[in-house]
Amino acid sequence: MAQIEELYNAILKGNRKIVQEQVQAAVAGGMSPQEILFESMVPAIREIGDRFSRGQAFVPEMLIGARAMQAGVQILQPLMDKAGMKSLGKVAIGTVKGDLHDIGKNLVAMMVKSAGYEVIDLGVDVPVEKFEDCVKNSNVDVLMLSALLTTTMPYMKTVVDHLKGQGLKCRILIGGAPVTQAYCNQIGADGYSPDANQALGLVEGFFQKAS
Ligand code: B1M
Repeated sequence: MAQIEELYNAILKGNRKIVQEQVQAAVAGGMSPQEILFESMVPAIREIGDRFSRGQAFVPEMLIGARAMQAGVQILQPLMDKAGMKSLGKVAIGTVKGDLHDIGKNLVAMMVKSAGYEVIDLGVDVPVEKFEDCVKNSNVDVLMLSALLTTTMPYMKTVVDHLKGQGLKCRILIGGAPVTQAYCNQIGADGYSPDANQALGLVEGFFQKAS
């Protein structure tokens, strides 16, 4: 579809206005928010990352691409919210300390929210104390940790060790580009998912077992 390609190119160029126009056109054309996100926008931001790896793009390109992507996500977010629906359970999510990447985290949060769960978004660069405070005081059943850097991924172990060491009962799920199932097993987290869809599956699986 032409819109999908134009949207893809607009993210590559970091053109927020065209991104917004193309997202609106795709919605008006009957595409679902998930199709728009995962068939066009996510591949585009990943392409910018691949160019960065090849030395063909630099941090400013990643930044303007991310801003353009966020401008489109803002239009899709309300379409995915299930307003007025009774919450199926409470989940918190955050990108771990030292890491400022939030696009993937936001998509995971949107998917989980769109399925009817209450999602507390703790933001980026989240220290273990903030995760602990949230689990203790907000009655959260599932905590989701995101990390995009190989240098911040080990902080997930810090969070798991600390929360499990305190005997806190909430499930800890992890994800993000460098994270793997093997790493999840290694640090004793309760689940890993490579993408937002499967993250929702993990959350649903947990609440089904719990009920
Ligand atoms: Co950064 N960056 N970045 N960056 N950046 C990466 C991650 C990188 C792979 C680029 C590359 O080298 N090709 C590389 C990391 C290399 C590594 O560690 N191995 C990198 C680097 C090096 C850096 C800096 C160090 C660059 C520098 O300053 N020299 C710096 C670090 C800053 C910091 O965090 N302290 C940096 C900065 C930035 C920007 C600020 C410019 C910007 C972020 C803006 C923002 O997020 N608001 C940025 C961007 C945009 C990227 C890339 C291009 C795109 C990230 C993204 O949004 N992907 C990225 C390259 C890439 O990803 N290929 C890159 C799309 C998103 C939908 O996918 O986040 O993987 P992702 O999320 C997926 C899954 O992973 C999963 O579901 C999501 C949706 O399906 N998932 C979960 C994510 N979290 C989950 C949690 C779960 C479950 C699933 O919980 C259960």
